[in-house]
Amino acid sequence: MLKNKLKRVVAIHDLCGVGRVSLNVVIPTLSIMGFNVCPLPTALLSNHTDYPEFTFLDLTDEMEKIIAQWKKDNVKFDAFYSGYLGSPRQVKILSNFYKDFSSKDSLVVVDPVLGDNGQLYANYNQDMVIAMRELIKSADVITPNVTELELLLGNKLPVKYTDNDIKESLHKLSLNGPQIVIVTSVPVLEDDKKTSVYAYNRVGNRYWKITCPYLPAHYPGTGDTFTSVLTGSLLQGDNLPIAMERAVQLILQGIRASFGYDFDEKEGILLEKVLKNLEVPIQTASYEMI
Ligand code: PXL
Repeated sequence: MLKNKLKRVVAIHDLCGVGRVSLNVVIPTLSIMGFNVCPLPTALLSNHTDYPEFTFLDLTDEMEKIIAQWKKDNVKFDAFYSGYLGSPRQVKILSNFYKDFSSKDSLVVVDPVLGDNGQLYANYNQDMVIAMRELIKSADVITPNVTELELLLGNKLPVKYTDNDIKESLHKLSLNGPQIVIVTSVPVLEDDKKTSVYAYNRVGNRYWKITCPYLPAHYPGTGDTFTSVLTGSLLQGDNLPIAMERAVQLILQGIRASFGYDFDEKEGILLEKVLKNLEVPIQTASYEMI
């Protein structure tokens, strides 16, 4: 038997016609990193929900059929990565899917997509928050942004939060199940030109932080690209701080490559211009253990 076949990652995200979010970024990113990506689409949209109007086809029923077929065919996956879900019922389906298909050697990454900038995404309500609190129990790695961290915990960070407040929040979420908790886009209070990413790994009981420049633009889908690079890097065998570093650097490169072009930010970063950088080892790292 051929032992060195490519690892297979099932990507549970929506598909948007316009806008570089979800499967539109997950598939190319993980493919260029050398993985076979198998989409399990959660919904089909004309464009993502940050646009004033969009079409939306919920694929919950189809997901059950696809999973049943894969079960019949005895399909195996090395990793599971879920993001934007189309309905709370999909959470139940995914919990069963993970139970049936994952093993002690597989990696389950849940990006608990709920909202951003203090607000739930259009189409979502509190039912999705409650469902997401359940789903993260099945995960090895979760990657909320600050808004999602607060929604999952059910309380806000203090107005003047410290590293210790963030560390406590990460630790609390990890008690629910995930071994690794990463929070992205944390504003640096004393310097509005900077933003941080924090992580906690329960194995080894270590906390990490990377601080990078905050660029004043809002491109949807950067969270999906971040988690795709992080997942690919962990699957390639990198340790947690290096995986975070690679993800942070690619997002920064993507934003810098997009600045200055006259196009609608809603389309997302010009990912196609920077994807190849993932084939080159990173040259510098700025992570700290805190
Ligand atoms: O990147 C998050 C995301 C994914 N999928 C859809 C979205 C969004 C954020 O707006 O609308 C459909």
